[in-house]
This record gives sequence, structure tokens and C-alpha cells, in this order.
Amino acid sequence: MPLTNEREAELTEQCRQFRIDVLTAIHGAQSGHPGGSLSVCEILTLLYQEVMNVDAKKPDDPNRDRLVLCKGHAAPMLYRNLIEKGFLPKDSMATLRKIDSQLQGHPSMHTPGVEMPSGPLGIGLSAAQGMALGLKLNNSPARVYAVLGDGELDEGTAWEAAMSAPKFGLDKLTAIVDWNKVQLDGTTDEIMPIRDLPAKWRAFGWNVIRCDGHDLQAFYKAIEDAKAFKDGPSVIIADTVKGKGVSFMEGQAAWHGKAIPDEDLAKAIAELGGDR
Ligand SMILES: Cc1ncc(C[n+]2csc(CCOP(=O)(O)OP(=O)(O)O)c2C)c(N)n1
Repeated sequence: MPLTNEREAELTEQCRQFRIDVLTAIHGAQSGHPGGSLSVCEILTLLYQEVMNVDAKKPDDPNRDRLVLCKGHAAPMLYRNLIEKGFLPKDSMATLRKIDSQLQGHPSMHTPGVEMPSGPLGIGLSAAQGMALGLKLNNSPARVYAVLGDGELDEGTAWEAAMSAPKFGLDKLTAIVDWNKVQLDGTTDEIMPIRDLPAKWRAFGWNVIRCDGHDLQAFYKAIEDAKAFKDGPSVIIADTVKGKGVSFMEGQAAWHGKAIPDEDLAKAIAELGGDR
């Protein structure tokens, strides 16, 4: 069943608001990662606000779904989603990257709702796989989502996990690659060509689903298809745009990790439909 038109419109509006809030917080901190936070907006928002079974009132529920943000530098978009789910106070975005804040530059176990610290790229999929294996041994209905960057796939450890998850038949594990084709200081093609990414995952034994990672309906269908596949893990290769939603950030490695000047924040907010 697709999302209803009404639900799709609500989630679209949330994505617009979350983009503004995330950029405002990065501007306030004068440090952070705008590009990769914007590209993963629909992915994290659909998962947290629609798909995943997580409840801030039952954070230790053994049957909760888990998400590992392997590309931990996109933490502001994770935090904005956790706020919406009630894990963090509504005004906490303003504390991003401040000393003693629960919202550090990269996810930490001190932050309610975070399942796995991340920042060093390449390790998150192994952690997610371990969670999925433990849950499977306990016959848990919980699902595990691992959100990776394409530049992150330059790390060999990611491929160790890619090789072993099919061996264990982890059908409740879904990896999602935010394939925005840009990494820290250049395009993925320039730095380490990834070539036929879907074929690579297929060769490792994964059920491969490809979709537009900014199209909520398409991504929702991909999640449903992953849930329906019972013969092993699925990977959703989501075509995305780094900096999505702000014209002068789109596709630009320069906006990977950069403090946002006042005038650029104002321009970005205007493009995103202005004040909330
Ligand atoms: C092991 C490791 N090496 C290097 C870095 C520095 N680093 C942070 S983000 C990044 C680029 C990541 O690119 P990608 O995964 O495509 O992220 P996205 O474009 O989605 O933001 C790099 C090299 C790191 N965090 N961890």
C-alpha cells in the first residue's frame, strides 16, 4: 500500500521544516555538515516518522527497530528526527556541537535514541549486522536499518560486513546507501570510482533495490519491498543529491563540511519556503 496523499504531504512538510532547522543549527554552531545532512533528509524522516517501531517512552524495548547512522557526520538530521519522536527536548537543536550538549557533532551513546556511536566511517554496517544477528537468534520481529554514504564505501570494513550479512541470512537487516555521488572534497568518481554499485552488492549476495532517495513514495515502496524479501538482507541504493533543497549547495563538495555564513543561511531558508 502506498502512503496516502495526505501522509505524503505531511512528511514532505516535515522534510522542509527539518532542512531549515538543521541548517539553522549548523549555522548556530558555525560548524557541521550541511550537504550530507540534506541528502539523507527523506531517508531518515520516512524511516523515523513513518516506518520504524521506536518509542521514546520505551527506549529499551527489546523489540524496537534500530537505526545505525553509519555516515555519522549527518547527525543533525538524525537529531531533528529524534526530537520529533520525543527522545530529545524540542529546543535542543540550538545546542548542536556546544560543550555538554547531548547533540555532539557525531552521534554518541549519551544521546537518547542513538543506538550506535558513529563518525569513523566504515564500521556502522558491521554493528548493524551484529544487532540483526542477535535479534534473529532471539526470534525478535525488530528490523535494523544501516544508513551509509557512498564515500563511506571507500572503507574496506564496509565490504567485510557486506560479505558476511548474506551468509547469516539476515532478512531483517536493510542497508541504505545515500548515493549522492559526492564525498568530502570531490565527486566519488574523482576520488574512488564506485562504478556499478548495484552489481557490486548483488555479487555479495544482497537483494538490491534502487530508488530515488528524495521521492517519499518511491523510498517507502523500496522499504516495503525490503520487508517482503525473506531470503537475506536487502540494500536500498537511493539516488540522492548532496545538499538537496538548496540550489547553491546541490552537488557541491564545498558544502560537505562548512560553517554557514549568515547571508547563505538567509538565502537557503528563503529557498526552502521561508520561515516556519
Ligand atoms: C574512517 C574515516 N575516514 C575519514 C573520515 C573523514 N570523512 C568524514 S565525511 C567523509 C566523506 C564521506 O563521504 P560520503 O560517505 O559520501 O558522505 P556524504 O556525501 O553522504 O555526506 C570523510 C572522508 C571519517 N569520518 N572516517
